[in-house]
Amino acid sequence: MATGTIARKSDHWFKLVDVNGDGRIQKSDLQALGERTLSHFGYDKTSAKGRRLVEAYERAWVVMVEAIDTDKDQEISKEEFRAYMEGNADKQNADALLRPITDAEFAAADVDDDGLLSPSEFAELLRAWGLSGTDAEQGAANIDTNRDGLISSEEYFKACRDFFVVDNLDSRVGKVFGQVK
Ligand SMILES: [Ca+2]
Ligand SMILES: [Ca+2]
Ligand SMILES: [Ca+2]
Repeated sequence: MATGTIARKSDHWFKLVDVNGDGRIQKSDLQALGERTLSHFGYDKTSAKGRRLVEAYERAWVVMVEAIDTDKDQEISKEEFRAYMEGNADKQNADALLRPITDAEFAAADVDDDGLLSPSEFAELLRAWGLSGTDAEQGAANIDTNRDGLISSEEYFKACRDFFVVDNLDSRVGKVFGQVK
């Protein structure tokens, strides 16, 4: 059976989020993701941006267990994640899950606090997500659709959401987080 586009994107994302690489997403994976961004940009966990990011991931974990962890073992398996993404019935839920994270990650990457990221600042954020330099630069180029050289938090959030809901690997959003295999 051919693996569908959403399933492939879902597996690609899963691998980025499963920081300890044990094939399941735990609360500690989300904590590690947040900490990686903070150390990448040089913030302390107790700073305003640090606390915001830590809290965003804590809230996201609660939403994830509620919405995705069907067997309630406090771990999200690849199958549970795929089922959620393929069902994708509750778009509001996806928004509730993603928005706090993308906003807090964006704020951490917005070093000069002007509310916008340049493609090179955005590429740094993608590197913090664990992407290679080339993938990060390609992702940044793909997200800046009007080529005005600036990325807003709204554009970042929409790219993340579209990554899951747009059923097309050739679209630019399919490349924001590196080439999906
Ligand atoms: Ca894990
Ligand atoms: Ca589970
Ligand atoms: Ca900025």
